[in-house]
Amino acid sequence: METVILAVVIAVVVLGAIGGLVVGSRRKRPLPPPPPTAPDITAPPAEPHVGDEAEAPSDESRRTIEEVGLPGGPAPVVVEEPSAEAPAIEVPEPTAGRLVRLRSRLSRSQNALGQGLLTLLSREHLDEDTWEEVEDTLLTADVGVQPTQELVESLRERVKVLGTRTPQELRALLREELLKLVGTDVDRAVRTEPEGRTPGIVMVVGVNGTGKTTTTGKLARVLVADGRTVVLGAADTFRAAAADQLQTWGERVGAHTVRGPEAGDPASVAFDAVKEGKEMGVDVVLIDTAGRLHTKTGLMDELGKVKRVVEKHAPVDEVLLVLDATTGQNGLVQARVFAEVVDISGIVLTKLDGTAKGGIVVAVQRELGVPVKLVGLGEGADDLAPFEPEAFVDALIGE
Ligand SMILES: Nc1nc2c(ncn2[C@@H]2O[C@H](COP(=O)(O)OP(=O)(O)OP(=O)(O)O)[C@@H](O)[C@H]2O)c(=O)[nH]1
Ligand SMILES: [Mg+2]
Repeated sequence: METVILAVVIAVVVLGAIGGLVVGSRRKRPLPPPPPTAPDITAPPAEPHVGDEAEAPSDESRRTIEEVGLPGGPAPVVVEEPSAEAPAIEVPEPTAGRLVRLRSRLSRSQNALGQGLLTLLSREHLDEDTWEEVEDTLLTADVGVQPTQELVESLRERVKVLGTRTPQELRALLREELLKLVGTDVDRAVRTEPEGRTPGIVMVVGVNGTGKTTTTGKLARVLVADGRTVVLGAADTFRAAAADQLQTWGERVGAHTVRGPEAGDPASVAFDAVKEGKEMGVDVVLIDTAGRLHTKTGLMDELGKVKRVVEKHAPVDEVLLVLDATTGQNGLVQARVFAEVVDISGIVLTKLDGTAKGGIVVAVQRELGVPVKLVGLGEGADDLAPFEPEAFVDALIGE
């Protein structure tokens, strides 16, 4: 009798292990689709086979070995294990109000630009020297020569009219003038919803290390947070690690990444990404490209080709130039060349958290006549914010 019970226990343990009843070691990751198995035409169709349960739908509740009752034993208690089956896909933070949430990251620019200007303007006597200091402050923050002159001229005029100045009045004045420079009547939406077709196509370009891949990944999260579906195209084929980096971002939000062979043709990867995006019926295809120096003609030509090849499918809806805000005026030179080659439609200013030169927002828009659409304010996955002039200026001049 004892041997019979022992045999039953062993049988249950073995079958349980084979059948996938033990879930403790299972990682919280979405499962890849099971490999196709050849149908066994000799067996009657309704008969279950050993191992069949291993392919049970992943949403079926599973039992641990402790919960399996032996014949005649107490009724099994089925414990719900929602966490064991939940996919590891992250839920990105909502995009609304991100700039407000991240405003403290602009503290360097705030101290250097906003507070600097407010302090100068609160002086009792606004003499020539003070105005020169105002000018220097703006120039140091990379606002650019022309915008600086405009702002100083306008401020001088308005301060004169104001007569006595309270801190509140000064703050309001400066806010208005800075907003005028940054521009409040521009459409800053990233264009991902072309009329009458899907997917929307976005290309991300820029020199080495500005934050293109990071931005592409963060943007995928933004889109997913807004309920859109995304395919990523790893058109940086210089290094396998570049495609891995992008794919990791994609996996975190359940977005598929299309990649090609290392050192392969980036244009064909970009083409395939849009093709797969179409076939999968996703909303947006985001194409990450390799960093390239604007001075290397061959590489710039290659970038132009990537865009032209993608446009065999449909026009590219958005070409985002990623600029590292800490490189200051040098970014403007890059911007000009990229704009010539691929017709930039929006700017992403990254690393604004690490610089006192927030004024570059003004300068770069002037230079290109293209709006800043997104700003990077940190290395965290949700540290990319839609650019909102009011929130930005408020952050610069503080409460
Ligand atoms: N502090 C800060 N770091 C950032 C930001 N955006 C990107 N980075 C960092 O910048 C570094 C380069 O980012 P990548 O996205 O790999 O840059 P890339 O342009 O794709 O680089 P290449 O493909 O080599 O040209 C990484 O360490 C990022 O974490 C940002 O907004 N703030
Ligand atoms: Mg990259």
